Amino acid sequence: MKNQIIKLLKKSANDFTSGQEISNKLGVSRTAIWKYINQIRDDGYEIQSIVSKGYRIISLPDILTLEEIEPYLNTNFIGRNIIHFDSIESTNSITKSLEDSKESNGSVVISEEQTNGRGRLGRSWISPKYKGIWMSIFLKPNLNPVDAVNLTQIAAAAVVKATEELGIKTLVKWPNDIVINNKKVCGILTEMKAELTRINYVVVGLGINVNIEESEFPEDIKDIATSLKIQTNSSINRQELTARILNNFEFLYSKFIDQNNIEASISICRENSAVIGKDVLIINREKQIEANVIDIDTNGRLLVEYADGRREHIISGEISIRGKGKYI
Ligand code: BTX
Repeated sequence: MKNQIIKLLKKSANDFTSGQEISNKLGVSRTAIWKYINQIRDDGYEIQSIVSKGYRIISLPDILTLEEIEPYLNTNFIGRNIIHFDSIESTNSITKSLEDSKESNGSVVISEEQTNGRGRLGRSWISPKYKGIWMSIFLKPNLNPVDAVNLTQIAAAAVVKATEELGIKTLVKWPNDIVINNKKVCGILTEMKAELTRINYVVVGLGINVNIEESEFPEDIKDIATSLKIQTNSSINRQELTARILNNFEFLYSKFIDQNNIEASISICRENSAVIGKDVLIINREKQIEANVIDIDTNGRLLVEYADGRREHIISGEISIRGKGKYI
């Protein structure tokens, strides 16, 4: 009901909409409307009310609800159901609970902040309030579990394309980071529940540092982390960027699922790679080995060459890549 009231008020833009009109159109009492208006105000909408005229919206909040993202969204099913939180531990964790709900494929969980955002291998992901996009996409793909790694590449390609549409060049640091000027602006955490040959569900979690200021990063990640705002010197519209990521994600995901085409995503990751041609350290648990990155192959694996000339195709798994002596 809140969303319907917001829609009605947005439609009349600067003009007032009377309580009676809202009541007639939505079939709820004027007292109920007044209560909803107060809740909408609590969500950050500034609403003017004049007894003889009704209500009108003065300003919209910078929040990532469906209502605010929808004007930019052109998807069929990804993000058409957005579950929005003000604050939550981790969007990936809560998204897993969608397993049993029927209409869940393509649902997106977004929180304005995460109090326990997660990275890979038990690492943490800092997610300050209103400063980034902390979201998880719930999917039930009919895929072999070994192919789930491709969903990370689809997400990475979607972020690169979405930022490109806003005039911001980003690069993919295989397998799961997006960087600008060698600093991390986005991380992707793909998790799944599967049986041997069948996926139950996949959660693709994306953390994008949008309007974080330099001083807001904790000391220990200052050297490796950055935000779109720091890199462009301007605030970015989070609602538009969220929608653009979801639009691109659906396009590339549908190509993969419906046409078995992963090349569309991989070629974006390849053409915008932060690691191809570089000497890097391949880190797998405690082991580190130097290698030169040759390419990303058609399955999305990293083709590297070791000092002894031996070549290997690496699947992402638990691998991390580091620049020699630096982050990348
Ligand atoms: P990762 O394991 O590759 O990176 C985690 C590491 O990145 C941390 O150990 C820290 O050094 C650094 N780091 C932490 N926070 C940030 C940040 N905001 N920006 C840059 N670097 C940072 C990457 O894991 C995957 C992260 C996915 C995050 C999303 S947010 C929505 C969803 N919910 C959730 O809990 N995780 C995902």
